[in-house]
Amino acid sequence: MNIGITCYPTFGGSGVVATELGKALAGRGHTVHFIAYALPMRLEHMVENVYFHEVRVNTYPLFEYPPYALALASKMIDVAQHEGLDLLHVHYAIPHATSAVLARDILRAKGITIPVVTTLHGTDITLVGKDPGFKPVVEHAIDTSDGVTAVSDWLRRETLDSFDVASDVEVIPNFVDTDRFRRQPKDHFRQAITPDGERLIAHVSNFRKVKRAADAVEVFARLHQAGVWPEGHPRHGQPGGVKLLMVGDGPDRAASEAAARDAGVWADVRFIGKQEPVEEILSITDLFLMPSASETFGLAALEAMACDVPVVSSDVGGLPELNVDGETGFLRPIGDVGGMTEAARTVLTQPDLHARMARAARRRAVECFDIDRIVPQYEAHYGRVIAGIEA
Ligand code: GMT
Repeated sequence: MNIGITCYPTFGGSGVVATELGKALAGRGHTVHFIAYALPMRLEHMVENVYFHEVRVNTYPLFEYPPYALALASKMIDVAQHEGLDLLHVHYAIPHATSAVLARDILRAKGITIPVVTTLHGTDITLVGKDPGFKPVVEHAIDTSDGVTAVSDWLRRETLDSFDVASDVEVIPNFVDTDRFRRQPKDHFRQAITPDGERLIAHVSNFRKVKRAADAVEVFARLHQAGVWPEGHPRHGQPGGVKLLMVGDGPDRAASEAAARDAGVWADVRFIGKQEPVEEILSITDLFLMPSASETFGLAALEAMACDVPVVSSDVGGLPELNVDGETGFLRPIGDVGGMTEAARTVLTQPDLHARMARAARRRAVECFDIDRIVPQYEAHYGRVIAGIEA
């Protein structure tokens, strides 16, 4: 198949999923054309059968808000016509689904048939999509897409509850390449960060408000204050014994840094910004914290699980479909910093439990969310959509 994929190319789960999907589809013999305003961030190396088409928006003094959605639709039309696309697959409804539906309708008037598949990821439904300033347009784009998928069962239900749409929404969960995301020996790196054998916690996010990054700092500060040095260690009973890596960047980074300074734990927290490859960081991590206020799936947690890292997360959205409470980690209510601290302490101070959860996390990633299980589900979805519009 010849597939056009549009996504947000910068850091963020939907862009990661779209890019990894495109690369995997290319590896399975399809041709993939990415259409976006910048090169998707995980498309760092040249991949056979993958092309990139940059969307440029003309600036004009009249445009206080450059009309990206229209420039994107025009580029989709251009690529569909000249590259002979079979299908357009857009990730994140706003504005991608609307641009794709517009492009499809314009192409239809020219006698070209090209179906649109929209994958819903998260705030395109839960937050931004429900905003009255967007809702009717999002509703229309979902309803008139030829195929709609959601990354968790929770998101599917949320979409059908919140929007007046007749379309079927198929759940195709997010995935991870468990060959790439696996625990690698990185002892020298680990030694540099935790020279005294401290336990290492990681939080990876785009530091938007919804991620509650300051809660991760607060959980860490409470653990640090009480101390998690193991029995028999000369510092057992003293504060410390744990370090925190804050990975990523975004609007709440400065506030999270301030929280670490205010809590007096700055020396044991490293804010390392956006990083690739993240699997190297996860390979030295003992525990992953995801205290989000909303999370339709939690791709960053899945990547950690694939690297043998148990997860303490909030009990919200699609996270229970990924992180099994008491098995791969723990789930606690949003904002329950005390509960998350206790859960983290339990995992970090009981080596047998930690090892069991680490194994269970990896197993769940491999058995339920491996790339080779999930990508064929997209291929099958494309096949049904194409057959549906040809019928
Ligand atoms: O909704 C967002 O915040 C944007 C989106 C993204 O592009 O980062 O994140 C969502 O999609 C990811 C990939 O499907 C999911 O793993 C995240 O859980 C989801 N984020 C939220 O729901 C907050």
